[in-house]
Formats: sequence, structure tokens, C-alpha cells
Amino acid sequence: MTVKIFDTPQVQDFLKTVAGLDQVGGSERAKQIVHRLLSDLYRLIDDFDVTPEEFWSAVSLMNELGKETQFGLLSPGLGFDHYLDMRLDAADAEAQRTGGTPRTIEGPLYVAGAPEAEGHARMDDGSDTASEVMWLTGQVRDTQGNPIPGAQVEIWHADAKGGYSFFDPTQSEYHLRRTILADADGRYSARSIIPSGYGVPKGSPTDQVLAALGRHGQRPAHIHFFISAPGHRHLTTQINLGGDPYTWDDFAFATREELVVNGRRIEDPAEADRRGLEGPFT
Ligand code: MBD
Ligand code: FE
Repeated sequence: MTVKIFDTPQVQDFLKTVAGLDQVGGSERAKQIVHRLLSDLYRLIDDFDVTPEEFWSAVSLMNELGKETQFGLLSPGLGFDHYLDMRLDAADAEAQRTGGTPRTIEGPLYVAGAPEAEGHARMDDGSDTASEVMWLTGQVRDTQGNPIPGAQVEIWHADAKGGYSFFDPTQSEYHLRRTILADADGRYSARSIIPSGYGVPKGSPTDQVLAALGRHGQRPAHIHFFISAPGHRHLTTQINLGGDPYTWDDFAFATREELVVNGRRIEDPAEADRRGLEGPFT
């Protein structure tokens, strides 16, 4: 079946009616965007001779995505999150706003309301004694390099199985999620456990879409950050732990050269003591 009807006046008029362009009420922007979106999809159906079976299987897939609240997971997989960041980067470049830590995507697994701490937080609940201890230290500075005292640093990351609290029911509430207020020098530190990369649930609707594209749903080990302070722009970013096989093969396209951090293993308890870090370190 090869029928081409998209360019006919009947279809063009029909699209305008469907998008409400001949109605007085509603939102002009919504009408314009829906008209464009439907036009592109109708044209696609024509160009690819999409069958009714194909169309309804796509509807069914979207229902499955919705049922499992996975649109927010498929979105980075289809590059939308990174594309929005590329647009913010381009706007910054155009306005000559340079410097600072690069942004990258938030992802779908942030949860507001994490416990607050001043200067330092322990992020894990101590229940996972098999995972290796991780120390994070940092300093929040403005683009001139001046420390920002009291800056708010929100950190969240997966456990060693790649699971996030609230989404993985085996973890305690707010496990590996903290809000830390930086000290007078803008410094903060955290004790946690080393995360593993995340994988899209096997067989899930998001996984089905990626599989149809011949792609995987893996992310490298990473740690999310929101940084904010009054009078400064909010930063959403992540760091990647170096040496992960997926560092440059992230299904969510979030890796940036400047954000890959090579941790250093502290083997010597004396060094840990000298730096005021508590064990265990083995
Ligand atoms: C994650 O942990 C994540 O950070 C993103 C962007 C997508 C899925 C899982
Ligand atoms: Fe993540």
C-alpha cells in the first residue's frame, strides 16, 4: 500500500481543525506546537506507510511507558535531556557566559527533601558493609574562582548494584541522598559508598525501545549534583568515576570530558588519619 495524501487540501484543513486553529479559545502556542507535531507525524505515517498495526503497537508501548512512569527514563535515552543542555550551552556561549563546571543532565531519579547537613554528611546508612567506602571533597566557587560560603550542595547517587533509594525498595529512605551546606570556605565533604553504573530495567518498555534501535541502556558510574546559592545560577551536573567501560558509551549521553574524575584509593590508614578520614578503608 503506497498512498500519499498528506499534501492534499483535505488533510491540511483537517490538521488545522484537529489543532484547534479555527477555534477562539485555548492557547495559541499549544495550537501551533500541536499543529506542527501532528503535521510531522501525519507526514511520517505517509512517508513510511505506517500500518494500523504498527501505529497501535506504538500506542500500546506508550501506555506501558506511562504505566511504569518511564517517559522520564526514555527521554535521556532518546537524547532529549542532552539536547536541552546543548541548547543551554549554546545560549551561554552566545551571551559569553563562560567558565565554571559544565552542566549535564539531571536524569529522572532525583528526590527532593534529602536530609540536610552542614559541611559534611555521611550518605550511606551503614547497612552495606560489602561496598567500598568513598570520600567526596569539594569546594564551591564562582566563575571568578571565589569560594561561595554556605552554598547548597545536593548529592545523590546509586549503590554498588546501580540502584537508587525510592526506586529500589531494598534501600532505606534517602539512602545516598544528602543536602550539604558548604562551610565558610565553600568547602564540603561526604562519606559514602562507591556507586556502580545504572542499567535500564531489562525487558522494560524503555529497554524495548533501545533494543529496537540496537542500543543498550547502561550508564557509567556517576554522582549527581545540584549546586545553588543566592545570587548565583543553579548548576545541575554529575561526575563520572573514571575507568568505567561505559564512560564514553552512556545511553543517556551525559558524559563530559571535564566531569570524568579519577578517584584515588587510600591504601594507607595513616594517610586517612592524617587527613581526618574515618575508616574502614579496606
Ligand atoms: C540514571 O541514574 C540517570 O542518571 C539517568 C540520566 C537516566 C537513568 C538513570
Ligand atoms: Fe543517575
